[in-house]
Amino acid sequence: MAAEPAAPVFEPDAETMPAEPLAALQAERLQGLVSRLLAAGGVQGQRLKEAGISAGADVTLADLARLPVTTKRDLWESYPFGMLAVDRSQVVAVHGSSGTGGKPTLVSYTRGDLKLWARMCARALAAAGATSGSIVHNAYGYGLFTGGIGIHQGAIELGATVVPMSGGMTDRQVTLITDLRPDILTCTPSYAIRIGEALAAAGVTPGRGLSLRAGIFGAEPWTEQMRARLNELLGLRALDIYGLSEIIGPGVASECAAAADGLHVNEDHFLVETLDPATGQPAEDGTGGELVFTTVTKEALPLLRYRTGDVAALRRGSCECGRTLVKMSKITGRIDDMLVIRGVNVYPSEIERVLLGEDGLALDYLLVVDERAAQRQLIACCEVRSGWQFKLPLAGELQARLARALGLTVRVRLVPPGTVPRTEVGKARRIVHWTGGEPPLAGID
Ligand code: DLL
Repeated sequence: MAAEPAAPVFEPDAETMPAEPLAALQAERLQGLVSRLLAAGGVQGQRLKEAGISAGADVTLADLARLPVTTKRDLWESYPFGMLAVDRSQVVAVHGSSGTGGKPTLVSYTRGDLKLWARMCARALAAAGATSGSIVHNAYGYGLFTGGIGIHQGAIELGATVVPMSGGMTDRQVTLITDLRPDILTCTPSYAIRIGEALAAAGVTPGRGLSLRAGIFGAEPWTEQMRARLNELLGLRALDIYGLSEIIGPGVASECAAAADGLHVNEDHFLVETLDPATGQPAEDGTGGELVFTTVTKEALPLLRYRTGDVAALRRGSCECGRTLVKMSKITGRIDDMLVIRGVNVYPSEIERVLLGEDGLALDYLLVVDERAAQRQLIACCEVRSGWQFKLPLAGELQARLARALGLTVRVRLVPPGTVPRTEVGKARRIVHWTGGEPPLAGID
């Protein structure tokens, strides 16, 4: 899709700030954060003291890489309110994510944090081309999950009209998209597929009445191949938004419609580093590394050097939209979801890239890690697009393509449309481990 003219920037002073004043602002805010953590006396303050830091004024931006890190384990160990840097009475909301460890990762917000979060989401909406005249169809889940309420507050902050759909009840989503004619769709990329297919089934397609101009899709990984297919399916510009509850929720970083080639990190509030997963040392710009964020202005739950587990690469330089904020690539994987199959390291996103490059396949797929024998095997279960059965190359050809791209033998199983379980609410599950018993999907062996 052709580049769009740059839309107005929501906070131009901050988002287009030259490097030097930005660094000065970051340094001043980092010192403020260190002072607050020391005063709060929690685990982060304690670690700073152990590292020989007794005042905010002791640190410069260049010291950041030497300061102690924080992890999800710290949040779990202090669950639910142990890491607060303010009195509990100042907390006006909690959110969180279900995570993988059973207990949710719970995060707290002051009134000021909510205001900051709304501004960060308004930045993302404006970067996608939304204005006060926009209608935002928000199909992220509402509740403890940060997607729904985060985008909701951002749309209001921008002065747009928000339609608080939440996830699920796809028929109703179709009705309201048809009747209200929103220009912006916000939801997970997997749910965007669902909505797009339901719209098409109802006869509402890009050429015939579909009003959407941009989609702001995040909360789960997706590839450039998925972007191309979403653009086509929904007739919009599909843009990525990234965030995590621990840092604030959606709005940590987002793409602009002008370039759509990486996510501007709101680094005036969230300092970003990438660490080489092997050594824990800073990764070079342009090289993938674990994203680490420091929240320099958050009040209730400020985090110093929070290790996200998400892998991306940073890129500095100017952007055609005018923003000077550093860009991060799409998330290429998580440190902990790297699959090691017969000694080959592979991220699910690398497999998606190959699968979705094939026109005859639908957007839904499931990777089954077959662990029934000592030698793990990977089975890619791919849905065939309806109407394409006869134009498909053989599964064998896809297998060969995967082998060339990844140096790995992946068994490909083609399954009929509708076989892969759909996610209407929450995050798509793209990987299952098959340790024994019934196959996780009918028709595979
Ligand atoms: O998923 C916040 C969010 C909501 C972001 C809506 C974007 C849109 P959590 O539930 O805490 O927060 O999950 C955070 O989701 O560490 C990543 O692994 C993953 N994630 C979030 N956005 C993206 C993205 C929200 N754009 C975890 N691409 C993060 C890839 C993403 N992964």
